[in-house]
Amino acid sequence: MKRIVTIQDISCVGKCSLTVALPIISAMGVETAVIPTAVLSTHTAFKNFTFCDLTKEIEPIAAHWEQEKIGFDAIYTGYLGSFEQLNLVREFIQHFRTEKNLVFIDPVMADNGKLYAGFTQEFADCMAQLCGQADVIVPNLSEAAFMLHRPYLEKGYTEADIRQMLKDLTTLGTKTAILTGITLEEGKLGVMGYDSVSGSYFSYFSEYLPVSFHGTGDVFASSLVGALTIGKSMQEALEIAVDYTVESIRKTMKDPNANWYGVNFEEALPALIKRLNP
Ligand code: PXL
Repeated sequence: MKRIVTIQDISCVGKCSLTVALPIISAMGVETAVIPTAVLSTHTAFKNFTFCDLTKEIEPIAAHWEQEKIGFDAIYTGYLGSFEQLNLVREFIQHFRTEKNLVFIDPVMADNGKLYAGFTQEFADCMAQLCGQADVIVPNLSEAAFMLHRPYLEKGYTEADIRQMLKDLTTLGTKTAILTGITLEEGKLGVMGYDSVSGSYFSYFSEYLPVSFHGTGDVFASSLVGALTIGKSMQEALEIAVDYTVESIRKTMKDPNANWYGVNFEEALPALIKRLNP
């Protein structure tokens, strides 16, 4: 069985980060090891959340795994809360990367042109450096704008803008950059990517749904890294991850009791599992 390690916070309520990554990657048939970087009562879109930092656990956990010779088919990082965590994660990647495994970084920091609570431009610059260590990065347009020091365009982007941003993102050092939340045509929303090794662009679009929910980036990233780890091609993995994310949003829209803070990704899991095991 393949094994992923994911490094991000656990927001006890909120359907994001580890409470999304663990069930999704496990359901895809991949062992999911975790390093929880912090425990929060909820994600940071709630008011008055608690925050217990676990930075000091990262190095001892990594040292124990090294002693036990535990390795990973993919290293997947999400929300990281401090400069020190970025440094420790960089060291973790240097220790645990191999010629074969996949380093997948979701630079979770921003949405709708705004940094999440507690983040700064300086943090975005350090996250950009960490992205230089990756094989694949999956920023949304806001995160890419902060990492590249470009304005966030409320009115949208042309295909040429997106292609340029993707190329610029790979100059940070990552092999492949994937931008999420792209609209080039009315009624369609999707992702576009650039593979700097082959010099090729790729994309996948689905129906645009006129809603916005927390945690959809984590649902997309978790299902994408899961699909890549079980050996799907990049194009196939993108289609699986976009379709699964859209289905999670559709299930949420149909649920009269849906929560405001996350999507009903659980109800879309059976179809995802069926797709992977036809
Ligand atoms: O979904 C990304 C995310 C992860 N973790 C925490 C967050 C957020 C987004 O707001 O606050 C703690």
